[in-house]
Amino acid sequence: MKLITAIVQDEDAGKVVNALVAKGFGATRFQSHGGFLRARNSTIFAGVEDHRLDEALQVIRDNCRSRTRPFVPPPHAAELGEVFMPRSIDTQVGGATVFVMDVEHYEKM
Ligand code: 2BA
Repeated sequence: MKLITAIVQDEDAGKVVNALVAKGFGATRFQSHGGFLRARNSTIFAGVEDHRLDEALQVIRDNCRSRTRPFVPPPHAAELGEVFMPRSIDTQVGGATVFVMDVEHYEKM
């Protein structure tokens, strides 16, 4: 068995979970925040049988898309005390960031 951890944008998370569940996968969604943009995103856990891993990854691929988000860099120390003119930079986010781990033990009690 494998554990998929997929970090997806909030806008896509409902679609991903619904599509996984519709195909008979178990899934859990958490609210999370990215370390860089500090924006809300969603983390989805899905435990899948080895032979269905590719199918589950395809469901995630099919339901996530990449978007640009504005990022306003924090002021440099030299700018502190001066007038800070925030400049926004477009940052590409997603589709999904996916980790796949081997599951040593799985049990429902
Ligand atoms: P954030 O950390 O908020 O990052 C959002 C986007 O900002 C990233 O999109 C990337 O395009 C950019 N970015 C991140 N760190 C950067 C840096 N040091 N310099 C310049 N640009 C940077 P994605 O790569 O698609 O990541 C989307 C979200 O997935 C991340 O949100 C984070 O929550 C998660 N993530 C990405 N890589 C990860 C990793 N190696 N481990 C854990 N979580 C990760």
